[in-house]
Amino acid sequence: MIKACIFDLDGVVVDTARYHYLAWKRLADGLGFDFTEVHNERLKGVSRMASLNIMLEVGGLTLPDDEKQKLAAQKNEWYLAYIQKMTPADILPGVNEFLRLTRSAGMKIALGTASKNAGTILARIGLSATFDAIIDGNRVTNAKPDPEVFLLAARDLKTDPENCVVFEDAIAGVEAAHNGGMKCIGVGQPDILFEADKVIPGFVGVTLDLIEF
Ligand code: B16
Ligand code: MG
Repeated sequence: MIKACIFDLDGVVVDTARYHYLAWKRLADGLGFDFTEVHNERLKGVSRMASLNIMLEVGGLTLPDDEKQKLAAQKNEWYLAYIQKMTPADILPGVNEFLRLTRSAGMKIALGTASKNAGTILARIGLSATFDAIIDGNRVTNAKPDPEVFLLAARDLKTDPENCVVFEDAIAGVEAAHNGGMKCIGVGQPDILFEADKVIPGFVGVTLDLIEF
């Protein structure tokens, strides 16, 4: 029986993937190679440095660590400029309604994200005080598909992993949920998220029936 819901942030609660892409593309343009939206799929749910490594692999570049740190910082500066403009209107359709449903059913809710910028995003969209637990990229050592982020969320919520369901838009995130012994609802396209237990296109009209397994 599901007693807690754990939500990924980017791609589930808000659509920041677009801003990540614009910032990475700007970096790639400066380095002299093309970085497409298809390449960008590989970065979803992946930590900042791991994303940079994938991006450099796409461009066929090998760089020293200090140079990589500078590039990651530059990308983050551009990304931060994009997310400063976010408002509560950026919360994806149906998310607030579904969060209310889970609360009124007495469930616990957590955020489980790879992003180190989660605090800024939550403040911009007005959800800082909504979750019972927030686990972000500043609290985890091992990136998805390692289950650390979701196991920490379950621990904070004092709920067994088997009673948790994770909402994820990234393949690595679906794997992380399963690696942690949790159910996973994919948010996005079934052909990409086929490993998830169920897949929804988004939260509009979603009821608690969805999390009955
Ligand atoms: P930051 P999620 C992930 O967030 C994004 O999907 C991924 O594209 C990004 O690289 C990662 O956060 C790190 O973000 O640079 O802000 O620390 O999907 O796990 O909520
Ligand atoms: Mg995501």
